[in-house]
Amino acid sequence: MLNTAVKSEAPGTEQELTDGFHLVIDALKLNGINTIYGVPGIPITDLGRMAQAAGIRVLSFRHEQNAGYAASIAGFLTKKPGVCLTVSAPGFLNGLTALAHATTNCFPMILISGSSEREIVDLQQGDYEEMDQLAIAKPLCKAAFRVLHAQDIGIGLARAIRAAVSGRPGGVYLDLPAKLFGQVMNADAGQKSLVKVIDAAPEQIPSPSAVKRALEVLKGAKRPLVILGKGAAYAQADEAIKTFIEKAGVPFLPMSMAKGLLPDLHPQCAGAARSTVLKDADVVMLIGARLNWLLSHGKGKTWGDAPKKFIQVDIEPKEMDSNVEIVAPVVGDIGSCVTALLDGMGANWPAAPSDWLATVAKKRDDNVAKMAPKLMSNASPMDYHGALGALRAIIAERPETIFVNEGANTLDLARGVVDMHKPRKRLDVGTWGVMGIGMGYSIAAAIETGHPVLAVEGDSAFGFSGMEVETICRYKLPICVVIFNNDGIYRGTDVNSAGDDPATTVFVKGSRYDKMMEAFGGVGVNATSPDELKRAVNAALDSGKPTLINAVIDPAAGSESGRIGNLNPQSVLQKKK
Ligand code: ADP
Ligand code: TZD
Ligand code: MG
Repeated sequence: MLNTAVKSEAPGTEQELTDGFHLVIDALKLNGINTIYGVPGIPITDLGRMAQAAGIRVLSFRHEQNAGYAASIAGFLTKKPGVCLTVSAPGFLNGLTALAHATTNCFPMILISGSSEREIVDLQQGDYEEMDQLAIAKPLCKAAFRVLHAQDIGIGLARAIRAAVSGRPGGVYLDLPAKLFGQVMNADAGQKSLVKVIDAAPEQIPSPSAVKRALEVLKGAKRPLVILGKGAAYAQADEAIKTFIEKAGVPFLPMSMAKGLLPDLHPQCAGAARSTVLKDADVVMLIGARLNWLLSHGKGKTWGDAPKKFIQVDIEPKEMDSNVEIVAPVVGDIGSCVTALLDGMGANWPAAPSDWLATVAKKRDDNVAKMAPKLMSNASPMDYHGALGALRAIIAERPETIFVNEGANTLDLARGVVDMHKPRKRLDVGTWGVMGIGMGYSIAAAIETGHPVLAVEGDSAFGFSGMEVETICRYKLPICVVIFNNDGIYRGTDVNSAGDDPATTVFVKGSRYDKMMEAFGGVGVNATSPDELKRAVNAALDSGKPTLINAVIDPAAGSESGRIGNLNPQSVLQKKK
């Protein structure tokens, strides 16, 4: 049903009319898109207003990049494209980073942007916020479309939805020039022009021979390993994946955002024995994980000298052999693939080699025991482990909480320390290791799931999206932000060797980020010990009130680039630190 129509005034020609604004809104609603993340302005202010009036939840942000990150993670959490709405040129460009991020991370998202007049843009006559947005978006997303006529809005949105969620999910750009919104057409014809997308992400069933090949390789393994990636978390095939891992009986290693797909405390979890399993496994099965830099491209020191065979389950055929040979590619959607693998295993699948399981379990338990005392530290100022020990206990008691995480040390150490217990509860910097996802992710996570959010942020990381604390307060979201405040990027101790300017990696010492939250009516707390931190986080999660806790971390506690300092290029002229 069209939500509004206007009457033509011309005598003798009365008919129900609709326009571009309403057709866009009706097309979104028809396809179950009930939330928009964006920033208003010319030419989309009224679109946002009318969408809100029509019952769509429109979340207004302070910067488009954060709205875009919100849309991207909404896509990951729901398997429906998250929608970000921006104004032309600068707003569009602000949203574009998030669109590229969605594409890189395989999250379905649609960036809808208003744009200037084609005629003026193409002649480069200097329109208000002139930019050839479609051309600029194209290389950064999976698909890009422009709609010029009101009667094409339905088809345009249908194409965008399909492109975003089918096959390997990704970002899609939809360009809507200002003139489109005011275009008028007959209401009936308008309604008929809308498309409800049927089976937007069709099942992709793997070929039986691929499944058989993969199972043969797995069966022949002496030291098998399954790596679960965020594609597996996205697929929402949680039960099938759990059953498969348990039936195969093999150790599994979750990538960061796949943590909790099976609980980190599951007896087969090899998270705390990562280096051992990567080095020593002879057969590695990747499920929804790419062999990119996060897995050292499947070769080199990390993977040891023992020869390895790789099995890969992925929806994208081109992913196979991207870095090393894949001896058993299984192309299809993860739900269908894992189900087919389970069927193929039959009733008499052999137990995994017990010596290998024992080796992995011992390594894991040793590493866990080694870390345990550090997590008990109640030192003040806090170090990372002391603070994270407190947060780990809270997540164990409140496993529904969504854990958003960014920073360098703050990210790498939290990933290792804080166990996840349920699927899709850990949201972080993803494939690019990008700073700035924090507040956008937190807002979308709260909106889309209704669960409380705990965002653990480096002080630098937080700065990229910090203004959205106002947004959190405005919508009264149950978000608790904890800032690991070590006075800077990696450490707060650098000094400039020449001149009076501060070193490039340090911030104002002793900053009180908690006051930012108070400025907008939220709760601010300064926490100087793990006990204080724990009390404050529990209070925030109990109350559901927007809260920001400034957790004072020893400025000397972190290391350069967290765990990936080895990626920094070195100058031959530079003295080794
Ligand atoms: P991680 O960073 O956790 O290792 P990646 O983002 O590198 O994960 O890999 C995710 C992979 O999952 C991508 O190659 C993508 O094609 C794949 N993928 C995403 N959704 C599905 C799905 N529903 N079925 C199969 N594969 C999927
Ligand atoms: N800009 C963007 C968009 N992404 C990035 N990853 C960086 C810059 C570089 N960078 C990192 O890779 S981590 C980081 C930056 C600026 C911040 C680390 O400091 P932090 O965390 O305060 O967030 P710790 O706990 O002090 O290490
Ligand atoms: Mg810091």
